[in-house]
Amino acid sequence: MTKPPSFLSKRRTMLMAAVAAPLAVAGLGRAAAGPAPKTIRISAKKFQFIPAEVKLKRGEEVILELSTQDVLMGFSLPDFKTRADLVPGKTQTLRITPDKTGEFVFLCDVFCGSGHEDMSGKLIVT
Ligand SMILES: [Cu+2]
Repeated sequence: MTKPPSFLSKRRTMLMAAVAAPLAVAGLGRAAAGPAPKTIRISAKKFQFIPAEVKLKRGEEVILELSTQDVLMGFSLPDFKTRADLVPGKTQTLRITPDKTGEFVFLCDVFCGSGHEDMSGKLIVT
C-alpha cells in the first residue's frame, strides 16, 4: 500500500483520537487494530435506496449507516444474512465485512407501499 499524504494521516489520527477518547473513558476502548472502518450512508425513501449502488472491497470491514426519510422500511442483504429495521428519525448501523465478490441485491423487506416490491439496490464487491 502507498503511504497516504501526511495531511490525511494527521487528520485520521485526530479523528481516531476524537473517537477513542470517549470510549476509553467509558471503559469500552479496544486496542487499535488498523484504520477505523469506512462508513457508508444509505438512505431509504419511497421507493428507493440512495445510493442504489454501493461498492465495497472483499475483506474490508465497513459500517453501513442506514436511515429512512419517510416511513418504516427494512434493509435486507440476504447474501450476507443481515438486515435491519429502518425507523423514521433513527439511524441504524450494520457492520459487514464482505467475504465474497460479486453483485448482490439489497432490498426493503418491510412493506412500505405500492412501490415496495421494486425497492432494491445493488452491492458490488470487488
Ligand atoms: Cu418496502
